[in-house]
Amino acid sequence: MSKIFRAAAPLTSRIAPVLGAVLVLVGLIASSQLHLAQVTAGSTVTTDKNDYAPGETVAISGSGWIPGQPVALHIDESDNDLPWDASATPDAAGNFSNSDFVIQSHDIGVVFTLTATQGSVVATTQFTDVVGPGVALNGDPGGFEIQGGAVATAGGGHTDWIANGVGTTGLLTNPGGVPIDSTVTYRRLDAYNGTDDIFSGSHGINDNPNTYTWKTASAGNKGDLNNVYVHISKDSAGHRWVTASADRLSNNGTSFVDFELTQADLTQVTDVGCSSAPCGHFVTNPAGAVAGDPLFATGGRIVNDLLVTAQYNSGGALASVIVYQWKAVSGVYQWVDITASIGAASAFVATNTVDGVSVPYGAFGGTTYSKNQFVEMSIDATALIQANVDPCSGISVHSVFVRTKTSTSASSVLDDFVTPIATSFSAGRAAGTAASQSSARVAASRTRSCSSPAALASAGTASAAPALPKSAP
Ligand SMILES: [Ca+2]
Ligand SMILES: [Ca+2]
Ligand SMILES: [Ca+2]
Repeated sequence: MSKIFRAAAPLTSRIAPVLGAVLVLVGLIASSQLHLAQVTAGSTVTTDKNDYAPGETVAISGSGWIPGQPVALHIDESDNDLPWDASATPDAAGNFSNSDFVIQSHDIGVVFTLTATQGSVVATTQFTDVVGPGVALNGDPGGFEIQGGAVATAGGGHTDWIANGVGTTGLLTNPGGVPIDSTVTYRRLDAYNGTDDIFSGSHGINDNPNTYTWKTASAGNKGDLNNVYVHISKDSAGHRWVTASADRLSNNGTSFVDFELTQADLTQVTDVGCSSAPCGHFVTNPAGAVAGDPLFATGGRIVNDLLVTAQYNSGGALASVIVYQWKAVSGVYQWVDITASIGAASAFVATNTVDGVSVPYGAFGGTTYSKNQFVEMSIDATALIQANVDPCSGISVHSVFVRTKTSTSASSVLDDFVTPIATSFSAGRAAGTAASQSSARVAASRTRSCSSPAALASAGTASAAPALPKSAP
């Protein structure tokens, strides 16, 4: 059966997921032991691929199970969609197979955790839909390796944050962690476990960024950032890619790190008179703080800003990603989930699923990461714009704002942040100059395929931004 059928599951299968979730939690917490258990018991569950596209069937197979006794199959999804439950009976050789689970288009960006249970024997595996670990062909030599580590795989021939011998390319010095080309690679070091700049008060992602305030205090451990890196590149097709990494002090629990790409310049300002100094607020340029400011009517952001949220969990689990676009819904400007529009090989995300992953430039006072302490992602921003804005339009990004929060709920409170990173690059057909933006508008008015009201509106909004300054990388 497909997942759509599963969504109408009877009450009994809504109770089963609770038990299943507990099993998965146990499984995730004891993930490293599980591998041992799998070996010891010889019971395994696997899928025919690690990553699937919507419409594909997941071929599940198991081996090493007691013949004739049912094995419960349970799949949890990182987007909290209803779990899926089924059962398979091992043959005389202890093998089973199941091909009832079909990936849906709304599952793009989701991580699936499959648990097989027979009595006290539990085996787990994970797979993804479109967005997972891989090599992002972002224009860097050999592509950027999104494998959940800061150091390139020896002999892999790829780019990573840190090189690793012949054929690999690093964007940072080793061990200093300093960007080798500061025009396309940016670094922010953030204080941790104490005198840190964090959000003050209760700010949500949809709030006007001109209302955000900050103070000096300790961030929540699982949302406490230390290293943030952002890298801009262009692939052979001229698409602009954004590659970024972040980390966290504690790997206990699920964390969410936002990489917000803002078309307005976003600046952290220090004030006097606020509590827990140093403290202050944030401002955008163009201004958006009060009625009459250019950005006030659109909630302090420019329409079509992008937000990429990486979710990383605990216990050796894969990371997932959610992508949002800033737009009006019933007249209210907010982040709208556009993850389902991500195309194949257009986005990658990974966390480190094992302990002891090397971080030569240092993190939280050490030189290794515990599992699920580091996350990196790479995304084709041009493809996102083309899919969601208009083939004739685009955006010009001026700041990258990296911060953490405790959930994907719109009411989730923002926690730690690093000082917004000033940059300048365009994605989509928004060119790096006001002149070419206006020619995009002219084209929009002349070409039927580009003449939708949305296209004109977005092009007009883009032109409201100040003309673009620094040289685009
Ligand atoms: Ca990497
Ligand atoms: Ca901070
Ligand atoms: Ca921090």
